[in-house]
Amino acid sequence: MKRILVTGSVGQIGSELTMFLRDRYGADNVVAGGRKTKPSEELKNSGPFEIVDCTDIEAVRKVVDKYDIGTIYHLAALLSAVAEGNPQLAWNVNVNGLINVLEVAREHNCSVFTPSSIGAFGHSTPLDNTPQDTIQRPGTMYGITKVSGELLCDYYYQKYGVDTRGVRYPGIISYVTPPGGGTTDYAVEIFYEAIKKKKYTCYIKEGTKLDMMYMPDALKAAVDLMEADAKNLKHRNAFNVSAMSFAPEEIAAEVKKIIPEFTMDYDVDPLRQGIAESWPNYMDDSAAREEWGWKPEYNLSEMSKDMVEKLRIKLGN
Ligand code: AKB
Repeated sequence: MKRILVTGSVGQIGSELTMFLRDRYGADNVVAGGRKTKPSEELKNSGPFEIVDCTDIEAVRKVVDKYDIGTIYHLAALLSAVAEGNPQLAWNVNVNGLINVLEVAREHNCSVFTPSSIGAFGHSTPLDNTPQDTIQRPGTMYGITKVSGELLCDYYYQKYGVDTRGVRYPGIISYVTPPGGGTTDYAVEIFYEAIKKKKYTCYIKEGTKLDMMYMPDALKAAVDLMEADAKNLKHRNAFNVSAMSFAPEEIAAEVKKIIPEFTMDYDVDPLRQGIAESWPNYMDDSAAREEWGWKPEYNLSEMSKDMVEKLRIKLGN
């Protein structure tokens, strides 16, 4: 089999996806691509690791040539809150990085998985039961890069026949690698703080519903879509996928069931609150269910139980 490259392999999703793919396809067949952040010993020692700056097309070409790569999971990207702090950098990494990957994929006949996000929607989108195909006028640089990415992936498929596929991820919750600078990060932080301090101050306002997903389902979504029979895919890119939708007080109530002393208060961050209010309350992911059998395994209560159990072990608590 041709090998797999994961860009952004040191990030929140990339670090777990790389290990998941190594388990599934053999460690030597999965090349972890990272840039600035130091990889964990596990990631570095369990298979090939290469420095790949996606904004440098030569660097991408070199690694794809060297390892005879057939599939690229392109996860290198800036998240929403960080992107608002440095919009030019966000454009460079999220859009120029992606077009470099797509160009190299076109030259080398690679398949490409690229995640979009709930961030690809905006205030003028229907925010309840957000349809698969709907208005996309995001007001954040992150959202603008994500819509551009969805269109670029469609373009490379339609014009050049590159096998591009992707999902719109909601907030991803995991206990392994913390997310870096997203709007939905509170849903991860709450567990660390609940275990360490029994209290959490939430930067998102009560009542603000957002789609979320536990990491095992996020990994399954990526691999199931990449393994799906192409003839069943009508959309290919930017599939809505969700597993649960909740507001801060609902996840707090769930944590409290497991850690009864837990309390939460609020200190709302206007930047992230503004972003959250422009994102769907919950998406309609029926296209993913129909076209490639998407079905999440974890709901809010199952995810919360597993997070607390795993984090207690990780934090030695
Ligand atoms: C973020 O909050 O920026 C990400 C996302 C939903 O794309 N987690």
